[in-house]
Amino acid sequence: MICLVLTIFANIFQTGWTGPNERTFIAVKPDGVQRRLVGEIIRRFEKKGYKLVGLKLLQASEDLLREHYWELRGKPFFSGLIRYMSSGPVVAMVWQGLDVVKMSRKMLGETNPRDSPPGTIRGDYGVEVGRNVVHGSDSVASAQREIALWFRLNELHCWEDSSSHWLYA
Ligand code: DAT
Ligand code: MG
Repeated sequence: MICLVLTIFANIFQTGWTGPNERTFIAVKPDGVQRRLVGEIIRRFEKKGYKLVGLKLLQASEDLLREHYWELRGKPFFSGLIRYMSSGPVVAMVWQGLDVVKMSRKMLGETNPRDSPPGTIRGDYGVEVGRNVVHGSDSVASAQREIALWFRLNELHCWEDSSSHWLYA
């Protein structure tokens, strides 16, 4: 019940998730889906100890992607980015846990796979910035905006995590 109220509150006011309840938006991009990296990416987030609260496969519309990447609208690569991101299905996810926004960015690596160390997703599986396999929100505020953009309320699930006592003291 508390989880449901928080979810509604967070989606309407784009605030509300903190501490172990912090949430982020992660998406396996069309190249990641084509290259069969969905399982590997989910495996990393699961093993780390984060909780999956939303998951779906969809082919995103250009309108959704233009809104998602609104801040980059003036960049020369913007139209190519929208074309690439709408070229095939993506796997959209919401993951929850302590510091999940910041830690996910570390797990992803740098924007350009060339600058991403081995051990990170982009460092292990990508070569070029224009095909960097995975998206992750860059701040708590963007995470809340992106979750509200990509997911309906009834697609975010509240469930009791039986391992939480082994993850949080
Ligand atoms: P990130 O995805 O690491 O948050 P971003 O928000 O700056 O990076 O850019 C969004 C995406 O746009 C990025 O994942 C890949 C693409 N992109 C960024 N810089 C680019 C560039 N110089 N050339 C081509 N694509 C680029
Ligand atoms: Mg970004």
